[in-house]
Amino acid sequence: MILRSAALALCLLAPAEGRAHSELRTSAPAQGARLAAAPTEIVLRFNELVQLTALTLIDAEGRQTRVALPRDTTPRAVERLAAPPLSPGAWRFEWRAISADGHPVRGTVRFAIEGVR
Ligand SMILES: [Cu+2]
Repeated sequence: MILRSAALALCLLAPAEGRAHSELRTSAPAQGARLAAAPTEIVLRFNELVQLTALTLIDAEGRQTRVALPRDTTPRAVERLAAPPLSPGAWRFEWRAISADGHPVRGTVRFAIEGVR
């Protein structure tokens, strides 16, 4: 038990050393993307199997829309989710997942939709 706690503490303090946490490799929309039209889906590609626990879309005014996750919570390296209708403007999505080593990881991807207003 003490050994497990020590290993956990080490991993939290130095995730870059030894066994690193899972990370997002690419996404669609991609970080910094400027889209001509609203995306119909959001795709996340991780470096290993993770369990996605939340995906939230946030507009320029800070209004949040939670995206429905699959009922099947089996860890996956690629998640493909239907996007709700999004109006033109600046957006970001925040994702949360359980890393392959069991620890929570999270990140933010910013993009813009350059539609006709
Ligand atoms: Cu960890």
